[in-house]
Formats: sequence, structure tokens, C-alpha cells
Amino acid sequence: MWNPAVETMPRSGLRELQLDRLRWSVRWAYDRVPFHKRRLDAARVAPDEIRSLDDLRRLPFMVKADLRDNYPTGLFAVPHEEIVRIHASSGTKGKPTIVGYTREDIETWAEVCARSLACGGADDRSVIHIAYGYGLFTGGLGIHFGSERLGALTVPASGGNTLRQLTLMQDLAATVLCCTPSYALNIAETMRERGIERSSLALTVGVFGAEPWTVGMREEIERALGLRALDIYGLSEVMGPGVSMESADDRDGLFIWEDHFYPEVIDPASGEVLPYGDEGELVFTTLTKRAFPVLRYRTGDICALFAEPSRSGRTMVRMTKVKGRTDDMLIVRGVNVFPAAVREVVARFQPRVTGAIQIRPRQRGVKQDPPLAVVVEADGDGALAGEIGKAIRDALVFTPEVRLVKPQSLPRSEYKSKLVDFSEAT
Ligand code: DLL
Repeated sequence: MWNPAVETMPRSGLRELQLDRLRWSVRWAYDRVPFHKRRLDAARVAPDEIRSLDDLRRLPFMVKADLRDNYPTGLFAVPHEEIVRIHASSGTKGKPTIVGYTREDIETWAEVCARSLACGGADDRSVIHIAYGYGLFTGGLGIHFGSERLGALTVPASGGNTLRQLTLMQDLAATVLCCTPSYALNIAETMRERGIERSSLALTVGVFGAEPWTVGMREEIERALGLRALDIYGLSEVMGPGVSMESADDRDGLFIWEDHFYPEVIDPASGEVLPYGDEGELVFTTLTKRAFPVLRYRTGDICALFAEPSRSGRTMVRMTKVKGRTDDMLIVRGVNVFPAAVREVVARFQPRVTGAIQIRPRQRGVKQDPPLAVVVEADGDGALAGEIGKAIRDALVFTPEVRLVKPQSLPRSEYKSKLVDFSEAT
């Protein structure tokens, strides 16, 4: 464990720490960012009135559009000279969003990423191969600083050229692979095509995140790469990777590093805070961030929180695996359908299918009436399409039009895969 004193802190002590830090963070944001001052004033909450963690509920939510509206640096809480790094997320709706970090923020980030890697079983003897993209995306550099903090041998491979990555992993005997689960599947596919044996790799752990992935994908990646696949979560607006991490000992939910990031789960429709155990939209308040504090930021990610004692002794609250995003979800004849769930059903047909799919809605927007087309890469005919359609109907209560296409004909992604393509929607 990287930081046992914090990771196993009794919950009462942790709550005190959180309250102190929350009061600091609200005051910090209020005094330094006009946007926060305006909104707290409008909600009639003075920073000094935050006396308990529950008082947080009096604050308004922040959403992604607030970042776009204040592009590029309108939500920064420190002057230019204190910012040492920025990252950006491309976003699908126009302008990118930019986030900033002070030197202290970068330190905190390295700490939570080191904690996350250690939580996955890595240590200073590990050889950590990082195939998350380096650049404006937070994945590469975020994990990189954590890996160096841990003292591991750090390989900044970034994305691209899968064959070269495999050679590098073989030659340096990489023990930990960090990349998106989609890219891990690409690596597995390249190994199959080139006849590369998994025994030629020394991998023991995979630290996969940045997009939703299912238990089916986990099993497939583990089988192909011969490692234990663990889930890491985070988002640029809150920090980047390392907001939460699944532990190698528990492998049941992701521990949220609550001394820095305060989580709530809300009903996305009413905004009501939900009790532990209930599924809803994850919301974060940063407790220590200086350059870019967020107060009640709505992530759009769907999961539940739980705080049952853990095998590893960590006391921090856990989140269930993210099921999908509120803005990815389709509602097919009144039933919520997450793209990742469709992929999971299709993946059961391997090896007749490659696992790559694309959902092509016929209508713009969230609400759909069948037929929704699901394009599936497969070696098969109409009979297989029929079987897949039936399996989707049994699991997800709608019958799609299943279209088979040749293996390797759908786009492969090095980073986050895009499962829904609206190009045929009218
Ligand atoms: O994806 C940060 C990251 C990098 C996390 C590397 C883990 C590993 P953004 O590009 O800002 O940041 O995208 C954040 O990605 O709101 C989720 O919707 C999704 N996401 C991230 N991790 C997971 C995960 C990075 N483990 C958005 N499971 C988030 C499901 C995830 N979705």
C-alpha cells in the first residue's frame, strides 16, 4: 500500500479531514473565481456556512457546459505564473475544455496515481509500460508521474505502432500494462495475427480505464495477455486518471481517493443525493485542488457508491464499475441501453465475432424506436446475425437489425473507442 496512513484511516477521522478541506476548497474557489462567487451568492451560501459535509448539498452543480462557457481559463483560481501544466479534452460538442494544474496539483496527482498503481499491485521493481496517449489527454502524463513517484521503471510508450509496443514489452519484460481496455484488445488481436505467444510477455497486471468496459472484456483481455486486469477511473475536470482504482486484493469496486476528491451520487433527473448502494450520476468536489477547483461537478458517469469494509483494509468509499455515461445512453422504447452492454452481449459470440461493434441509431437524440442497427465484425452469415439479434433481445429487451461486416473493417481506436455512430440517423 502506497500511503497506508491515509488509505486505512478510520472513517470518522477521514470525514473530519474532508470537512476541513471542503471548507478550504469552497473558500478558495469563492475568493478567486468570479464564476463560483456568483453562483454561491445566488444560492445564498457563504463559504463560512459550510459546517458539515451535508452542507455541500446547498451548493449548485457544475456541468461540462460551464467549462466550455468559460473557455479557456475563466475557471482558473490562480494567476498565470502559478500554472505549470494544462490538459484538454477534445469533447464531441465543439470547443475543447481546458484544465490547469499548479506545481502542488501535479504533486497531488502523482501521489494519487502512485497510490493507484500500488493498489493494483505495482511497486518499485515493476516495469510499467504506459500506452495511454501522451499529450493533451491526461492518461499518459498522469500515470507517468505516478509511476515515477512509485519508483518503477517507466516506459512512456504512448499510443500507436502496436507491433513495436509488443517488442518493447518483450525486450524490457514489462510487468504492468497501462492503456485503454480497447487498446488492450487491439494488442491481443495483433498478437493473434502475428502468432505472438502470451508466454513471451512478462505482464502480470493491466491498469485499464478511460472508457467503460465490461466483465466480458476483462475476461477476454486476461485470457489473451495473461495478466490481471484492473480498472482505473478519472476525468480531466477533476484531475485525470487516479481519482479511483480497483485493488488487486479486493477486485470489487474502485477505491475513491476521498482525501482529495469528495464523491456524491445523485438522481440525474432530480439532482437528489442518493444513499450508498443506489445507482445514479457521480458528482465530485475537489478538496485540495488549487488551479482548477470544482464544486459538485456532474461527471455524467453512472455508478453506485459503497463503503463496506474491504479485504485490503482500505477504508475509502468504493464506486462500482462505471456502466456508461448519461449522455451515451440510448432509450430504446423506454428501456435504458448502454452501448457497452450491447458490446458485452456480442462478445459472447467470440471467436466467430472479433468483438468490435458499432451501434448506428436511426434517429437523432437519446430516444429510439427499433430498428437500431448494430454492426458486428464477424466471420459468419445470416444465421449468426439472427443468433446475435436474439441474444441482444434476451439480454436488453430490444431486437436490433444486426449487420455483419468483415473482421477489421470497423475503425480501431488507440484511445477511447466510439461505440455509437450517428451518421445514419435522420
Ligand atoms: O479518461 C482520464 C483517464 C485516463 C482515466 C486514463 C483512466 C485512465 P477524460 O478524457 O477527461 O479523462 O475522460 C473522462 O472518461 O467521465 C468517464 O466517462 C470515462 N472514464 C474514465 N475512466 C473510466 C473507467 C480520462 N475506468 C471520462 N470506466 C469519464 C468507465 C471511464 N469510464
